[in-house]
Amino acid sequence: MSGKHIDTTKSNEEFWKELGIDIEKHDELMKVLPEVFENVYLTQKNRPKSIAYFDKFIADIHGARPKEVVERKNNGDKVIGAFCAYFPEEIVHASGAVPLILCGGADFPVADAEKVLPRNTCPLIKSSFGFRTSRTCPYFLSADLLVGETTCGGKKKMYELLNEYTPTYTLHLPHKKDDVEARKLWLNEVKLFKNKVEELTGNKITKDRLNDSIIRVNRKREVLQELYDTRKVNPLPISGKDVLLVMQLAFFDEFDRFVEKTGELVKELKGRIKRGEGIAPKDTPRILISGTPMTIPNWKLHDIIEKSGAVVVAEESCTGMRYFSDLVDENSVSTNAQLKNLAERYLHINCACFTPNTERPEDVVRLAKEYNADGVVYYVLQFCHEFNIEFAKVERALKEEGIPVIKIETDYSQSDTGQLKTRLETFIEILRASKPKIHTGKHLTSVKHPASVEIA
Ligand code: BJ8
Repeated sequence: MSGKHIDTTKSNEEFWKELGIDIEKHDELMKVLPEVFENVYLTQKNRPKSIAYFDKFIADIHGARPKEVVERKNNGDKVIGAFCAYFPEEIVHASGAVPLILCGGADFPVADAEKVLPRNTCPLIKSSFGFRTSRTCPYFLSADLLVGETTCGGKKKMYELLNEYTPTYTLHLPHKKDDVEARKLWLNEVKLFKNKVEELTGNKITKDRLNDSIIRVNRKREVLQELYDTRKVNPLPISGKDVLLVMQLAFFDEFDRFVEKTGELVKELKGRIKRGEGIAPKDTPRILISGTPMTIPNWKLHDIIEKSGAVVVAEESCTGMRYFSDLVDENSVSTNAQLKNLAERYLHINCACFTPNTERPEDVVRLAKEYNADGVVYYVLQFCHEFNIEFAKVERALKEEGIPVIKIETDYSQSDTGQLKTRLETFIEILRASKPKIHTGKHLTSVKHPASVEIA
């Protein structure tokens, strides 16, 4: 739709048609989503009231927000979509463009993608590609530019094909963090990206604009950290599923509104903590999920875990802590220094695409302790060799600390749900039976647990 004015006051259906959505396929997609959301989310009890904002967002995810994005385009702003936590969104904000993270988390477009991509490709790659080729995602169809990165082999090659549909620019991400030349290369890539964004938008990214943007993105990361901090408490004031939803919407929502609404949620959760109010009984087994990202509407693993008598207390993932853990220095004296600080901040993300990646196993152990997790569920999207192979090191590090771990390898389909449920229920039973064990967090003292805990 680049450059085309679209009337956003029309009904959703007319809006989608103008945007180039395949209405028939889109109807099929939209038939499934509300039912899944209802089953996963709305069956929970005692949810915080402030989560209603995020529920409402999801209920109209292809309507209200895409219209806002297109309204920005009508006013001359550009839309830049990406697929990775390495996407330096500060640069995009500073240019006045709208950044979006477009990784697919649905099984629906996979069949379309498999007409081109090999079946044995990671579902995240197939789903992302399929959303574009099947023309069922209004965000994809709003994008003026897509930004890929040289992380895993599957993504890298998929971006070449994606470029045949929407202009796709690929950031060259080195695979070694500690190498001086690799760091220089990455800094140069960040600078080239800034030039690319300036060229696309026609806006100069000045030091002041970039500083403002760094501060704002830092605020977003800080409020997410505050949200995660509330999960360190026992009993847990919010379900893992609800936090996952907030994280997923962090990549779509309007920036300042998201910070405000997440702040309101944090405030409410602090009240719950004061009153000792939880979404599950005190001492319910606590799980840290570590591994590949989970994008909308991939709620499968959290749903199974939280319907099997445990709670998810944190995610070591790019739809979790890897997204917000580090801030960018706000006191740079020049644009060059800003870009250097930005480049450095992004290199702290412990993606399994790096070699070596010693910080990640250390991080998983640290987080399991920090969030008082009783066990770790290591999550691998099928055919993701990077995270799958790295499990060996993460498992070793956890075992050395006596922290139980289970590896779950799955895709976006529901075909293995029963089997996963059985495995996870057994794992959770083992955690329950072996308390107290890992460390001496408050909740791990000798509390009697019911044979099964119903997570509302
Ligand atoms: S920084 S984790 S968002 S690359 S799961 S597509 S790696 S085969 S998503 Fe990721 Fe960036 Fe790394 Fe984070 Fe490939 Fe693996 Fe699929 Fe993956």
